[in-house]
Amino acid sequence: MPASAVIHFPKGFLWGCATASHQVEGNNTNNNWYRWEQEGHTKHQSGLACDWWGGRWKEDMDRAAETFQNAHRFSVEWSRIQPLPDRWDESALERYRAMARGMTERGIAPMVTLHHFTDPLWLYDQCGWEDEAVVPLFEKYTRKVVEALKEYVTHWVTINEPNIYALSGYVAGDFPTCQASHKGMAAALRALANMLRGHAAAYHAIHQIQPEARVGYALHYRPMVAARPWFPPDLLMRNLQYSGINLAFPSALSSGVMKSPLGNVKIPQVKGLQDYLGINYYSVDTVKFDLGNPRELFGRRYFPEDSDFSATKFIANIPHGMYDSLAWAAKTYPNLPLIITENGVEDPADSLRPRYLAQHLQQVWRAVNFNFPVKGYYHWSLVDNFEWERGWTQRFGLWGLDVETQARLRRPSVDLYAEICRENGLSSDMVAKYAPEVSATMFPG
Ligand code: IFM
Repeated sequence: MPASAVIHFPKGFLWGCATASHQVEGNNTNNNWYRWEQEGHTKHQSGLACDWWGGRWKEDMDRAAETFQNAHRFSVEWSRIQPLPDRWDESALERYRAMARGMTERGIAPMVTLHHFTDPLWLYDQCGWEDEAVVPLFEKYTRKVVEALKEYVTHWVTINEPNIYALSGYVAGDFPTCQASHKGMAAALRALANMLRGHAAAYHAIHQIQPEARVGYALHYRPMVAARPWFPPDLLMRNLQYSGINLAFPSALSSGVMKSPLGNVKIPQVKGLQDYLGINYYSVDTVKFDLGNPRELFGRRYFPEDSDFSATKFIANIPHGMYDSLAWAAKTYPNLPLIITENGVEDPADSLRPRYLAQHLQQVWRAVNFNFPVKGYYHWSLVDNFEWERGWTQRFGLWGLDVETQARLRRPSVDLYAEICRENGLSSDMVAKYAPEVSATMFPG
């Protein structure tokens, strides 16, 4: 019998899961998503979510610690911390302190996201990120959070997936934006520009309070290929979509100019302000010219019919995209530490997740072997949680959740991920045990 092959990750690698306040806390009634749910724009309502605000974060952190995770990325909820423009809720901050402390006590290094899609209602009602007035407000809120959590937290994510926030809100209409009239690319770019300004302000504020902080943001990066590479309109659409979706934020960080298909915006103050890049990678899009889709500048993104699909076809399992994303990042920002701040798949039956996980981690390892400075991996997610406009229809958790009873269900992927975290590596034995269907392709020897 051949000996087990093991792929090792660098010493000190961060292994954890990622979550976000509105998706796990429950009873989050003072933000724009709550109102959006009440207005009937989502498949279901978040309700109690995973009841973290009620204290169930403790049992979930026990699960994470018992399965050898050494890091966790979670977000704090602006609307709880600053329920009104002139009111700070110290008890909410104290609860977040308890969470961060609880993680630390369990040997889990907390990473905190300051903005993960939700805005306080008072901010939303004054047009949120569309108006530059948000920048000093975000800075103030950031200062408050960092002062409260600095004892436990050094890794900060200012803003999660600014590109998805802008696209899903202003272009697709799936996320709440301030008024129906404020839709379209121009509004999306205004919001993005203000997020860049907010990131810059927060970056300086955090470093002022905590010089040793590591500050970045989480980019949802989607590699893209043209449906028919020989057909110039497809190529053109691929390039337009690729630059519009992927590059606006990163271009501003490298050059001080936010580049977009609709024009450039100078934001010189943001140039170079990141201590690492957070990458959320899920899948690769195929792009086609489509006259029927003017809203997205006549491009259509889809997955080929023969893809290895997730349960609702929201994600196609395309592992090499993980390597491609890291290679792009390493080339764009030489020597900048890279952290995979999200990667995962919706899969209630856990029939795809084990191979998705193993195959993606093999691609992370490929990147490590090219000496790309990858420092950690956060799986999305620890436990099934509220999946925005798609409600409870998509199950991303290592642990399942019974929304009615709050019971957790241990999926087989829990054990695979636990072995990976414990060994700081992935072996052919693990793959043979949990994802035998890809053993021969992953470890052909
Ligand atoms: O659940 C989301 C998360 O909030 C942001 N990144 C993608 C995840 C899965 O869709």
